[in-house]
Amino acid sequence: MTKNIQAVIKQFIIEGTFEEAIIFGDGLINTTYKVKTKEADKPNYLLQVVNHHIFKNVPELTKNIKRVTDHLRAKLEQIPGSDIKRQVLTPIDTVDGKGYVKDAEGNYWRVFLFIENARSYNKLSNAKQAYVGGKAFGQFQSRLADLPGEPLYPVLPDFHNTEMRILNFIERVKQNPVGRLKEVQAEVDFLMARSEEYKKVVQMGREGILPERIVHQDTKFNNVLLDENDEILCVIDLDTVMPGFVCYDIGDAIRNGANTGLEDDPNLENVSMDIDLFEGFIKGFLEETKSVLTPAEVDTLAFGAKLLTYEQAVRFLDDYIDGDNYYKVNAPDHNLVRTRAQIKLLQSMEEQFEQMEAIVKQYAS
Ligand code: ADP
Ligand code: GN1
Ligand code: MG
Repeated sequence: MTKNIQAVIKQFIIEGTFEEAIIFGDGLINTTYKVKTKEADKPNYLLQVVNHHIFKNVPELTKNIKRVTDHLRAKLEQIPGSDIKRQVLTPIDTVDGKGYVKDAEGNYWRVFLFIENARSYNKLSNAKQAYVGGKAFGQFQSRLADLPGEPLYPVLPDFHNTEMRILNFIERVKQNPVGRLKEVQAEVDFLMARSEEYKKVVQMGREGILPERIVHQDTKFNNVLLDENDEILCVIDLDTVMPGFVCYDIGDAIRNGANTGLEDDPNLENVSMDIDLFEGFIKGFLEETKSVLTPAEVDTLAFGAKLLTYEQAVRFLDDYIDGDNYYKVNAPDHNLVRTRAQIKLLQSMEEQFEQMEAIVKQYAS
């Protein structure tokens, strides 16, 4: 593998001499390496194999990321004291100018500057981190609001189209391709009982009640890098940045970050929504966005947390029933464990929904 990696790296315009590549991070989709260079005064790099079974058009994806990072960099250049190489991802170009390398096996590779001394947490430990996370994604969205040119390429069309996800799920249940349905009937019933409720946001979009904006769409807390003092450094993992609705970002950030347990916690007693972390996310996010959000958008923010949790449960269960073709799994029942944890989290949000709405109202006014 190292030989292959060295051959790939040579095709990027990097400084310094390749020393080693170490597998890095906890992403469920791409494969990531930290590439160290020998010289202390040369940068290190982050090398990724893009999952092209999911991201089918890597050339367009590469262009999206370049446009987004160029725009964010231009914004930072206007802010005195910005640390440009650490506050925005820097994609490294290839010798042929394409920005990615396709190897003989059909894998797509890309490289970014490695952001040094950054913290990336899978789990939050306090409400300040939630506030910083909410602020980071709010700021990301507001800085991209004036991205010039044509709309970003829809790399994953209908990514958060819950209505479509439900229809696909119903089809998957019908097909039962690997015979796992009998073990999960209770989970299927739980999700199907709520299917009408969670089509609402897509329907509001279709009716023109909600505007589309450029949003991140994969706002796990480990997709924001923090600095030594737990302040915002950089929003990363830009593959899914596309037009979508505001509630997707804050909703997914809360789904992932305000959970008292893990996304794949086998012990459901650990799993619930921490209302203080919820408040932190909402406070930070609204500080950055409330001046532009419409009342209809504000109305969807608390709902968005439930929506994205519901949708994630559908996605994990769909993958389980399908025989684990989408998410990386560490055990045959991993996707089922994840589904159950998302369902437990959703129940906890349902119980606290009135309070969640009151918090949104408080910070939106
Ligand atoms: P995935 O799509 O698989 O989640 P990410 O782009 O989020 O991949 O990268 C995986 C992890 O690698 C991140 O959670 C973060 O910890 C780390 N990471 C990503 N990009 C950088 C970077 N440029 N510098 C330092 N660390 C990074
Ligand atoms: C994936 O790539 P990563 O690990 O940040 C997924 C998200 C899910 C998340 C669940 C492109 O995110 O949508 O919410 O796993 N990304 C894609 O952990 O499907
Ligand atoms: Mg990630």
